[in-house]
Amino acid sequence: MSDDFAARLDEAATTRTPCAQLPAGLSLDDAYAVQRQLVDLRLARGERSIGVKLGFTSKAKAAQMGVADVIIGRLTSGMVLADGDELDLSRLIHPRAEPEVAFRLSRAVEPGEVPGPDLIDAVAPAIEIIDSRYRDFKFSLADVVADNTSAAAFVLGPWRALDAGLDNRGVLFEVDGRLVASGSTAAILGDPLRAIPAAVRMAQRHGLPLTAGTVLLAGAATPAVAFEPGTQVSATVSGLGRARFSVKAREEN
Ligand code: 0L1
Ligand code: MG
Repeated sequence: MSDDFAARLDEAATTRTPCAQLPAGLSLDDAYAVQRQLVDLRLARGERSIGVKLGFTSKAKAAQMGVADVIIGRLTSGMVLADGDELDLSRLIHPRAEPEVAFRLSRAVEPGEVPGPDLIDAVAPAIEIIDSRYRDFKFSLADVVADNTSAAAFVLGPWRALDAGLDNRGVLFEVDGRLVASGSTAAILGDPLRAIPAAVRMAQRHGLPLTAGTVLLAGAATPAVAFEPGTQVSATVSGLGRARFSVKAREEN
């Protein structure tokens, strides 16, 4: 069953054709099994597993979905967009971008470990590009977990040592230099550092790999925004710097 649902989601992504939601009643454990199969299809095509991401880390989004806990998804090498590079919309259905904070793991996480501060060796400003494979971006909790939490692409700004608190840094999200959203890192679980034990807990529960060098996208600091071809998108996190990408212009016929 999970194979069929994973194949449906994979086809939606690879053909850029949004699909129907999965049948109601799918349990969260079943949804994580679909996610695993879906990511395995990417790995079988040669991508590497390079990180994890959390979703529903803001009170507003959790309330909107009626959930009390975060969800976790996987990041693969095929989702990496280098800082400043061009995003090709022909690979995506109806993408949106959100400003985030990223962490890098200094070492592998031991089974059952409760992480301490030594687990993180660097922090960076980041942008996540989400792209639900479901029609009209509509999904249930199980749907979005199965769809690898809408993960599509991400950009990391410069890494720096984690040498100060992160709990209330200003975040500016701009398109072509125009402010489209602003917020604070406090929107990420009250403090992005809380994403570290949350990600470890969820990864251990659902069997996701946490090796040295794993990237963790901690969650969004503002609502996600849609963007147009030919624009420049940037996220600036106070004291951390900026991540940015440009959106490939539409080709003239
Ligand atoms: O990264 C996120 O917070 C997105 C989680 C999935 C929900 C969505 O696609 O909006
Ligand atoms: Mg996100």
